[in-house]
Amino acid sequence: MTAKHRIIQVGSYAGSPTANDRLARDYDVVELWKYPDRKAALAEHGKGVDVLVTSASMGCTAEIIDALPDLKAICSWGVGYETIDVKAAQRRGIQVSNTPDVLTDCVADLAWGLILAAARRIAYGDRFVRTGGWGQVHGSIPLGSRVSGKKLGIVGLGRIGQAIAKRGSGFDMEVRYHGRRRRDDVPYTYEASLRDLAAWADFLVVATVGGPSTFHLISKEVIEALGPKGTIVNIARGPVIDENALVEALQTGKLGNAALDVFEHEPKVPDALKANDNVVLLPHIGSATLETRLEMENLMLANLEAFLKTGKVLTPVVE
Ligand code: 8YV
Repeated sequence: MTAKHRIIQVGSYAGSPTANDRLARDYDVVELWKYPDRKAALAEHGKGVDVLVTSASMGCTAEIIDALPDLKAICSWGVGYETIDVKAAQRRGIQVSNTPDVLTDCVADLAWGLILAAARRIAYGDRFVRTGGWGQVHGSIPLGSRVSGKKLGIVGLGRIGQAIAKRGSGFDMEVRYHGRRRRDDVPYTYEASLRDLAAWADFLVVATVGGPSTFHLISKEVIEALGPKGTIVNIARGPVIDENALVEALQTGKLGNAALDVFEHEPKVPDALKANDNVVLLPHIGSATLETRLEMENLMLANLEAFLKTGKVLTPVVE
């Protein structure tokens, strides 16, 4: 029997149906998260290791990359990779793969869940029923707002942004978008100014990449342009929105509603957001369906196997 190929796994894939088991079955896995001293573990077990597996949330720092002199591929579970030091990897010729496409539909579906939950007060209504508010003498919840036929602004018209836009046509919505560049291949109006898009939109959905290029892109000015009747939805990355400005705008009525799957300092969520009934909160579950999480692990493992067989990952990140 040949020895299993040794790989490094940065953290446990707790949110994936069978990734941990499949990796442990087929590889000699160094489970990095189980070592109190990561540096010492890498020094002891990292020699000769050419593949590391991680995820969008676990990431891979330059410190880890530097500690693995033989590393040649980083295979990540998830589409975002702002937590992986891709530049440090590329300087060493290390390939980095992610899992695009397979999660697009589920993340777009969840964006729509958030739009509807905020506008139609679904989460609020659920709390109201559970806590016995329904049936009280004056027991009714404040009116929501109509979704069909309204204006949908999308920030970042990549794969996920386009899937969100497509669903908008089922709700008879006009769709406009803002991004780094105008696209010629879509039937939606481009807004060069994010502020103008926010001022126009009823619902502003954030679907950009994370990382330094989009940090606090949704500023106080953009939030206030969206205004007291506007709703912001974020299924991308928390730091894209200036969270302090968001909290203040919600508290002072300068913004109507927010529906958020991601936060600036996950898993910390400001108490002021928890206390606000115009806010819907989710624990970063955009891709969290059984089907999608399984496809994410399949693609992560396919990248790993392809690298070992051919020397090339299948879905390299494009920087
Ligand atoms: C994951 C994600 O749910 O793919 C991504 O970039 O954000 C999600 O699919 C997240 O990485 C959970 O850790």
